[in-house]
Amino acid sequence: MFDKILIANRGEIACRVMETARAMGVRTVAVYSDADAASKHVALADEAVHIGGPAPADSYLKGDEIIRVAKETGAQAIHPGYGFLSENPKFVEAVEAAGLTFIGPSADAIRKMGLKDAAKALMDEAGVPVVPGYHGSNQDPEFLAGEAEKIGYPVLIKAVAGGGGKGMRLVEKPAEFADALRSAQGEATTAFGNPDVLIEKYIQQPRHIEVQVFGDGETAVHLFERDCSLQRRHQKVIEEAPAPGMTAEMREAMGQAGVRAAEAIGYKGAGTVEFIVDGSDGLRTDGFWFMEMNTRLQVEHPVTELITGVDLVEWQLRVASGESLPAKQEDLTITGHSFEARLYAEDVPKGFLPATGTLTHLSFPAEARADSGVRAGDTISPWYDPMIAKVIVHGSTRKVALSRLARALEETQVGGTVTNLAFLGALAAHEGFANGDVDTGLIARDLEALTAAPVVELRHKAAAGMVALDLVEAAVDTGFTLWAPLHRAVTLSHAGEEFTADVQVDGPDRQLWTIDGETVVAERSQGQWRIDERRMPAVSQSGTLITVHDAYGLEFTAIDPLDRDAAAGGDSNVIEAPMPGLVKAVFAEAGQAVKEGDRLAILEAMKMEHSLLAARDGVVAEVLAAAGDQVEAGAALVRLEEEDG
Ligand code: MV4
Repeated sequence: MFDKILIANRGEIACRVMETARAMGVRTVAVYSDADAASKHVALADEAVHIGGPAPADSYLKGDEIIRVAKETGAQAIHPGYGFLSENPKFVEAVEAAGLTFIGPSADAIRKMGLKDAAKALMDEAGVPVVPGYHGSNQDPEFLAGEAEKIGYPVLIKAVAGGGGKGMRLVEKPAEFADALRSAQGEATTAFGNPDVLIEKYIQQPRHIEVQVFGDGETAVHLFERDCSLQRRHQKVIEEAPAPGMTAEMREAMGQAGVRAAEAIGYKGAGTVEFIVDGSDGLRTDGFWFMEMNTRLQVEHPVTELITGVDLVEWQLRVASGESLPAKQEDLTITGHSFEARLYAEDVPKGFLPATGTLTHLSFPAEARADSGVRAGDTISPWYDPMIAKVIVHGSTRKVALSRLARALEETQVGGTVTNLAFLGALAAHEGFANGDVDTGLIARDLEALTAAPVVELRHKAAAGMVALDLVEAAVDTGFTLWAPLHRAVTLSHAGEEFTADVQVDGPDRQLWTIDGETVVAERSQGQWRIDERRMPAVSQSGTLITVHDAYGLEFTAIDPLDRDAAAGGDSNVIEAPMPGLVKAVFAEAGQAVKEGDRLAILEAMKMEHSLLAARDGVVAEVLAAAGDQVEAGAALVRLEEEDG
């Protein structure tokens, strides 16, 4: 076994790999970018080395620099995680040329699966079912139209270099073929620099079922299947194992196909063979076809771990260090059922827009496995994928596991950013999903219901008001003695709508809240507040942002009357970040006189630099940000002194 390995990744997968390495007595080296200096993966590692700027191209994709760090720290092997360099055959070659071990497949195996047409041809030869279609080199439009005719409409045109649906066109009838081909080729050229396409029979109501395989470079075993049919725009949302409706016969056929695929390319390590399955009429052994092979450990590997009891990262380290496969096929069995939900910082009402922010609060129920690369206090930055955690559960049956998932999501608390938690909760409660009627179109069909705005009750607004006015604890500590009814009010907003919450404080343990013309009572007994006779939910706060942890997290903003007055007048006093980003430079100092149009700061966001200018002549009162700060949209960067008069 290795003494020390380097993890060439960040976030949850870097943490996940380190946990197993640590348990095996293997020391770990983290690498990190400027944006990740204070991150969890750096804290978890035995050593951590800074490798560059926040953009992946300046750090996590710098293969040579990472190899240099491995040599310098005495690491014997490199674990690539997923994404970044994990499926880059040139990186594998460079790692091996440096005398280090790549924890994963050979460069050759990665290359063989890299191009769809070649992979399909190879799989066909190996006896793995492939979707009927044409995957040869002739790209003549007339010829391809003829092939489409032979396959039978509807057909799907796919870029050979593609992935994630790019360069893919559904063609319903011959008259539409030529236009669709031109448009697919154009998109493929722009996206991949390769216009070549293949043509496939279109599978209606497809399911995405993938087989986890594990090889030693010669032979392979499979660790059964995962169903990843719950996707939104080719992004997986909830995964599970085993697949609902799977029969022993179909599992055997798919598992063997996965093993044949892995053995055909001399696969070493953890890999996934993706199949598209015709879900229109139950699962049939002649109704699954090879799609692609992912030559890495995948995001959703934990559901396989929970049903098999295998630690896949442990297997990766053992096989990479020269041990033989840790188990024979007949030793592997399925126990129970597992789900994984991907929790993201994203704004669901705004079309699932990635969000950023500092996690002021983060907690998961003890009953769930939460694989996370962030802790409370950490920031979701715009540089990387905004995943907060994977919430993973296990149960004796699918029904039990699903109810545990629903409960785990209800008990997950995130403060400081918007999340997709309510969306995940709605999916966990979806009737069709509960029945096992999963297919890749489920989310799109029911999107409206799945993304419905939560119902905010008066008691939620009162809870936010209590926190905004500091009335949760204060009354006890300050020990009001001469108690007299006290009136206060606060203006808050939720989902863009403002409301005012008035409170009459009747004593340390009783408050009367009037909101939108209705009144609710908040009362405390034995240290526990109840509002409108319901237990007050947990609330977290960061500045003016207040999160009431009920209904998957309800976000409120306390509106400071001073700020509002300033904003109403088109605040020229404060220079704000127009979007989340990185402060590259600040050209202002307190006391400095500036003229309208002077450049006061540069913000880097969305891969561009934005100059932030003074809106008027004035004097700098305060500089609130420094170069290197990651800031959120609306963050005040520079404040000018109030104008006289
Ligand atoms: C298909 C298909 C139907 N028929 N191929 C989408 C991305 C790429 N990995 C393969 N994809 C599909 N290929 C044939 N011949 C439908 C899809 C598809 C899909 C596949 C898996 C998971 C989600 C999907 C969502 C839309 C379309």
